[in-house]
Amino acid sequence: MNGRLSNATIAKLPAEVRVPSYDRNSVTPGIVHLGVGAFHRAHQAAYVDACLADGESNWSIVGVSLRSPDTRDALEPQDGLYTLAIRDSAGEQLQVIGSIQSLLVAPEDPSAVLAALIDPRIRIVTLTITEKAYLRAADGTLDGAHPDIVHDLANPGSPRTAHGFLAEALVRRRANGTPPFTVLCCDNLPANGATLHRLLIEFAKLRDADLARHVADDVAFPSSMVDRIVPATTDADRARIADELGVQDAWPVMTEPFRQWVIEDRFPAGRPAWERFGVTMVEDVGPFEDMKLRLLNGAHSGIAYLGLLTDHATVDRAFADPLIRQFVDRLWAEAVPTLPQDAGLDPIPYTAELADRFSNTALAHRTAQIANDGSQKLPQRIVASALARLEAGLLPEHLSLVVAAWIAACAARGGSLPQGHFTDPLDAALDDLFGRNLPTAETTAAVFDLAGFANGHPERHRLIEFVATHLVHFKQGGPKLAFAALGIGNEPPRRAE
Ligand code: CS2
Repeated sequence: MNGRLSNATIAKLPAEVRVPSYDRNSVTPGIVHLGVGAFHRAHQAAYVDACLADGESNWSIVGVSLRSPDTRDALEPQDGLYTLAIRDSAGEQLQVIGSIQSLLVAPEDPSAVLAALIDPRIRIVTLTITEKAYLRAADGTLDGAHPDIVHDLANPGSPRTAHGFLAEALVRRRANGTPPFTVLCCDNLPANGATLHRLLIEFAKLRDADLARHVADDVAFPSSMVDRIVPATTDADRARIADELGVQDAWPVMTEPFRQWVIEDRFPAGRPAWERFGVTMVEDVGPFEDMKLRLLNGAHSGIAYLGLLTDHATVDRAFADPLIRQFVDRLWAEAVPTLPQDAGLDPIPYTAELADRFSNTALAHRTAQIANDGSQKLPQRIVASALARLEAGLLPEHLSLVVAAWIAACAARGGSLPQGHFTDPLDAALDDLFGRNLPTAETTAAVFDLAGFANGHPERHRLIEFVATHLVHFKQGGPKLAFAALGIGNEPPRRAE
């Protein structure tokens, strides 16, 4: 293999590999991205790459990792370049993305991250830091007792959290007379911009009231809905891509052809002309977000836990299982009536497209990957729709089964599933709870308390009853019995004609 993907080797790549058509040396940064993982590199960075190629040269990205140096270590020797492999049954198309101009690792050098954030050329800060990094307590408010929040309040000049970095950068920009950046949350949270805005105001209040007013009044937090399926890269992917490129790429990113980004158009400091590259700019992202979280992500979580419990390692295999497929169709039918009816979005073609996307065998999207952090994901994916149904006098039989499958899958680790097969911020508390062997209804209620599911909601108790019933079935006869209780898989045999 001849060397490494980089500015120097890019001209020698095979002709069918798309490469940046712009001069990477003449672009300047306009965006700091916090959480420069595979999803960002398959999604926002690809859209920004198209803008740079279109001549919008002042929007390149400074990529920041808030935790591990892995991405920087892989991409820095490659001048920030990496391959995006767009895969489906028709084959694989490779595109080298050039929009990430530099990479920083926050724990190594927090001042370098702050320096990037206060650079007047930076007008947008985007985030994909995963649900758990928003550090919400079970009631949804900022977890002010979290050690990293406590640390950041005591050490504002060397933060660890996104909250700490954003707040300190806004303080310094204001002192320097630099207008605030726009904060664009790209995580799968409900009302993600508004949620982050609220959390940052809470954080700022713990510093000083004036900063809280500044964050509340002067900083824009548009919400956005992001969508693209991005399985974790495997060593086999690395080897195949190196073969196709003729050079090594330490961290190519795998994805599907589909992509979607819907953004609320509130960018006082300016923005790239994303709409020219398929981004939908809207006034209110809410209906798009609900549809995506409840239909795509809700089904994903269902497929992940049921797939793990029935020994399916990938989404496409689990989805090809007729019982799981039937379950997902019914889950969608249950979730659809909870979506806003007047937003002009049609869930029927949307779920048909999801079915195609979940059937993409070229992705090998691992069920264990999606299973991570269920306590953080299920509230907006599943619990919200289940509660909406109960409020409307409808049953949440299939939605509640996903919550039960999550609890059953968590409890199966160290038994039928390998220890640590997937992880959750609540793992220690869950292990402790499972070890107490309480009656199922009590275990379920305790899980709801720990995870803050349906916190304070009048229908909480009824939802717990549904979940506990399914959980008893899981314990007594596994997914088969849980499905059978819903009439899935035990239809009477067809009569011979
Ligand atoms: C998945 C998402 O891992 C998960 O929890 O449901 O990452 C999903 O693939 C993306 O949201 C798709 O846009």
